[in-house]
Amino acid sequence: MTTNKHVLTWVSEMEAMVKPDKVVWIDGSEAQLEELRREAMSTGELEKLNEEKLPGCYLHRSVPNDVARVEGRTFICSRDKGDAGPTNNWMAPAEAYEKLGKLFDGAMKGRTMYVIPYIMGHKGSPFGKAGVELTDSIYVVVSMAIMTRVGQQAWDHLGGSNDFVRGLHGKKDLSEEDRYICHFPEDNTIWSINSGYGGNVLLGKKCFALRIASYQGKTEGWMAEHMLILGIENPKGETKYICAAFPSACGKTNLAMLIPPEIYQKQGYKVWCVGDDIAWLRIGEDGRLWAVNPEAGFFGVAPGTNDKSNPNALASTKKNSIFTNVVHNLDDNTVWWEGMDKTPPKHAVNWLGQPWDGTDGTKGAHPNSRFTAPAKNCPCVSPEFDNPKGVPISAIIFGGRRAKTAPLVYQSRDWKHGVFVGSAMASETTAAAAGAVGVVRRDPMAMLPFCGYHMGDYFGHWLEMGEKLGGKAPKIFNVNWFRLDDDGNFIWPGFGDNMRVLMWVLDRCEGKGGAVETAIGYVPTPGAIDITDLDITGEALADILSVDKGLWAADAASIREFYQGFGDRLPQEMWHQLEILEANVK
Ligand code: OXD
Ligand code: MN
Repeated sequence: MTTNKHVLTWVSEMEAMVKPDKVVWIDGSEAQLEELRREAMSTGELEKLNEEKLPGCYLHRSVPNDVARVEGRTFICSRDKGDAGPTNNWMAPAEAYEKLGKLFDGAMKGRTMYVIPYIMGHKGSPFGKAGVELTDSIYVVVSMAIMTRVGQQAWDHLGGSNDFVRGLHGKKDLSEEDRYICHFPEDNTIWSINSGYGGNVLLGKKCFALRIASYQGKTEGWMAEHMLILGIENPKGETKYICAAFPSACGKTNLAMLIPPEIYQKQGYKVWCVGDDIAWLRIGEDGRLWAVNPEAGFFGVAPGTNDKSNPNALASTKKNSIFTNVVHNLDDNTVWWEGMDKTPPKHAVNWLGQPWDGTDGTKGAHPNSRFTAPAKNCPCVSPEFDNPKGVPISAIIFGGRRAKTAPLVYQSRDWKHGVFVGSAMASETTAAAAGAVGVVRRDPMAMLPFCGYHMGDYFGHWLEMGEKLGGKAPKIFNVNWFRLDDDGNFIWPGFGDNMRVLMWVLDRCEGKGGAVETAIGYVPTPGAIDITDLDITGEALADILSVDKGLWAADAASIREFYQGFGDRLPQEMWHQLEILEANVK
């Protein structure tokens, strides 16, 4: 498979530590994957679903204590503690290798160790980066084969180079106390033990493509961001691309696969999805910012996905997908989750594997149950999805869930101000989560749990990228689909109608689109956002575009407090931007 001596040496070192009975090298072929699926079916790790209704689809359950990313057990193991920064857990590399080394010692006895070569990005592309994941989980192998480009192409991409991310994953005994997800950015290494949940164990995704890659990007002059990428094609066939970063539960996957409202469909507009979660961005030969989605699949939250909220996501799951922790409908051997439709199946098994018929008031699917689906299945997947050059980005959008403070949309004055807007990104907690309602949580650029180094330096890197891009930098915007009226109802319809806002964004990128300058940036003039066919009055639109200086003064005070946590590694420019806001809202 490979003669790369760096790979061979590392694999044998890891093998000596974890002591598997057998080592299997994954070649990415359908025949090998099919053999593994059959083996996983024989042990119950995977259950085959209805071949007519869901061809090539499988059901998987994780153990009940292992259903989400574990931020408290996730560490950045940089040599210098200061380099992990105040937003990450830190462990000294020597301590982490020793601690996890003991846990990994003999952890694969009686098991098979699979060697998965994969590329984040495309073969031969400057964006493409190789990784190798060692794992004792067939679920991980078959999921990585959906989420990344696996097999010989990865060895070909890597050649004899030492530039690959070394990922080691072991299920061990799934003990919660000894669960660790450790990243060693300076060693290109990730060790994950005692979990089987996707976000902790599909090491190409959050661990590599965000935490390790953000560090690589800082060192090598590019960016790894928690962003969707979408294209809007106009009736003349020209497509403009937008990246957007939102904290979780703010509709990133929905926006990435948006269905245009009828007024735009009739004119011939189309929306294309390049990616729903991660963007790698580089400055191209033309001096513009270009993006690729390094992934090959979607790892989406199932509950709430239906043929109204996101028909494209639903369609993506109809073949060759894996469902985790959803309801198993025994009547026709398919799957169900809350929010798919109003009628739970009568004869079913819940995510815990227990008989369930939807009548006892409990949820059948875990709220973080997932689908792992090939991006190629998506009806609106971009024709540029496989283009190794990526797509040129016109606009970057930040956003969050704010009941009153942030208007529906505003444009930053320039790149530096845009970096400030992204750094102050926030969401208010809703009644859906445990704890107080309305508490503001800052999540800069939606990277809080994913930045692999000091966040103050990360803002500095954003500022440097802006310097390099100069006049060719994308314009930066902020959106808030979630403004509430005095009765607590959403004012903006959201979903496909968010395209109306994206159209203003693109207009602004072309020097068009009416706007007024306010204390926080440029806000659309009334009439600049098309509300044809919408059940919303001009007054209501004006209301959600309004900027209340009192609320912003309170927000500025909370940003000041947040910034203090970054100490002297917060670039002076960020304080300067905050002072401008403070002066503007006085
Ligand atoms: C995800 C996340 O799973 O952001 O994409 O948590
Ligand atoms: Mn994400």
